[in-house]
Amino acid sequence: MDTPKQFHEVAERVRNWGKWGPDDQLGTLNYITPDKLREAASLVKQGKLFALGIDFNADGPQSPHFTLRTNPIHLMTVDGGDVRLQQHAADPATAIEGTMASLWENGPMRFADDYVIMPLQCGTQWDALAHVWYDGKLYNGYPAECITSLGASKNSIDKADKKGVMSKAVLLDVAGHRGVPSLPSNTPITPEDLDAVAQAERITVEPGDIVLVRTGWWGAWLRDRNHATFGSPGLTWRCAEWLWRKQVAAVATDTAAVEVGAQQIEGWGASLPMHLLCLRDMGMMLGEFWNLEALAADCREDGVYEFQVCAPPLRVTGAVGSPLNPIAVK
Ligand code: UVW
Repeated sequence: MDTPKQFHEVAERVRNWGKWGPDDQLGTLNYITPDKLREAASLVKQGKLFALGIDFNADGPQSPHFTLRTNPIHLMTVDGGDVRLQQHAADPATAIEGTMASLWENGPMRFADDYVIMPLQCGTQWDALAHVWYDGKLYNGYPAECITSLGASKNSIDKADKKGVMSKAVLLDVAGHRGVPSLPSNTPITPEDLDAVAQAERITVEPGDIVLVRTGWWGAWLRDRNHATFGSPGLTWRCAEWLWRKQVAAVATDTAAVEVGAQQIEGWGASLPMHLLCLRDMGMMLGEFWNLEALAADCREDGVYEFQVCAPPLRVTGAVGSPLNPIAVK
């Protein structure tokens, strides 16, 4: 197993702090240039669209055993039954009943309203640069004290929205390359694996690309909902330097954590070393729970593994992540 010393040597090499100025909060999204956007648009040739978000509902992938995060809770605040409130218009029991009754009273319009209550990290998401840190510092050297009960005043997800997020993306279909529907739990994906898949797919990962890595885990979870969220296959922490060298803008996978579930650094228990390098040292956002199944099937069919991706986060002020429904277009 790798050691903390090896981790810190890599961290020194890949740290992008100051690269885009002392005030930067975009990190590797800075690699997405106007030329990159033009290149991404030029890949839209066939008029095919793939929505990469999972469903946000009570049947989501969060396990009842992981009490930190629940699945989304969707509540109706106004529904079709409220139409009866008209009968109370003359004598409402409460002020809200009066307001509602007057809204329904005249004219043909009826409406429904709802809420969603959810951890921002429970489904298809971007991890913002403020999501993880170590040694008291966030990306670009901001102190961890920037994150308070009021939110993150630095590196929050709303800062990322300045970049869209849109770019050229490439799909590295590791499960497809190995000819299996999904990789077994805890399968590590190494930098050499990423190179081999890219070569087989005849693609070159270039600066500013968003890299999507398919393990097949999401498809396996859809087939068997008892499939554990933890212990999933994923990238090893060594892939962080591979992504850094290629000057990738962001990376996303079809799993809960992007990186492999098994412990990777001696004595570090459940710490996620790739998260630490990508988010804190490199300033690279991680996308999790992206549904790559239909996209991958199409890529295998037409042999085209590069396309445009549009994946804007919600502008939730101070949030350390955002749910989203990324769109890939060929
Ligand atoms: C943690 O669980 C800390 O991270 P993520 O949700 O990105 O896997």
